[in-house]
Amino acid sequence: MKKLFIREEHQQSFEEKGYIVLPVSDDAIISKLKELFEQTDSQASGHKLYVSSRDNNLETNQRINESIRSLTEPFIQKYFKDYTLYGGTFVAKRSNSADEFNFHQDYTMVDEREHSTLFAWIPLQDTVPENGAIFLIEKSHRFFTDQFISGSYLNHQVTKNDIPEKYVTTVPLKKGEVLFCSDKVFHGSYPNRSDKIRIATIIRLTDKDAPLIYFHKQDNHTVALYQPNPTDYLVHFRELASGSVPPHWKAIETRPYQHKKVGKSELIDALTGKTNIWQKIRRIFTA
Ligand SMILES: O=C(O)CCC(=O)C(=O)O
Repeated sequence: MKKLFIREEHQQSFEEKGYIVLPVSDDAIISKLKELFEQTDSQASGHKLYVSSRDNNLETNQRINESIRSLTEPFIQKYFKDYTLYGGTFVAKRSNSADEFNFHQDYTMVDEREHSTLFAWIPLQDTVPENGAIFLIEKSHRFFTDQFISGSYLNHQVTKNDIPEKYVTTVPLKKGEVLFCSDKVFHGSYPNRSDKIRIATIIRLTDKDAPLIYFHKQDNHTVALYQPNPTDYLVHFRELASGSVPPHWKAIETRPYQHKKVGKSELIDALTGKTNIWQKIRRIFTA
């Protein structure tokens, strides 16, 4: 795993728990992100969960993406070295919504055997459980590390209530704090039961030389690897989410792979240290 953080204690804490919270230390950045949100939020989709990269046209998405990237770069530079920053998207939970974001892992974005990536979740107001704070399972980035997540490898979502409370960590954040989190950490968010919108900005970092890789199911025993450019994720968002890849994409490689569905029982087994005989045998052969 390539190190992304400048400071060893940040890197260690991130590797240990799968996430770290750090300050942005410049209120102006948050205010400018809020302005950008207000200029671009068309409210047209009617979704209670607004995802700017899903709910806008490409031109607006590119503007949002590029502006978020340049607004966030100054504080990213303070914490990270030798990285590539991918600008971002807004995720907003409109007021009085009962929708919880279930536990999930994010798409696998790089070849994790050689490269590193993480996402940053930047709230534009204080976030607490009542208005849609993030919850997560600490150290869960260490489970199922040989698994890929993508539109074709369904990320079987587990609800917060499925997992015993002692394993669930709520991450309330003050405006001006950022959650840096591994894609592999199981995370979700509370419903926004407040009467105000809850807005967050999400950006992504990889190590400098990491190509973006998309892992797509070719058949039950084979994964195909594609190398999209960042704009592909904006253009083909829906297609990828529905489990297809654009017809003009060409696979750069295929590998033997069998996907394991991770649901409530697999996750609880991992948390309680139970493994079945097949998992044990597999570990012996992949060690
Ligand atoms: O912003 C949220 O409520 C959750 C976002 C999230 O978990 C994601 O986009 O993967």
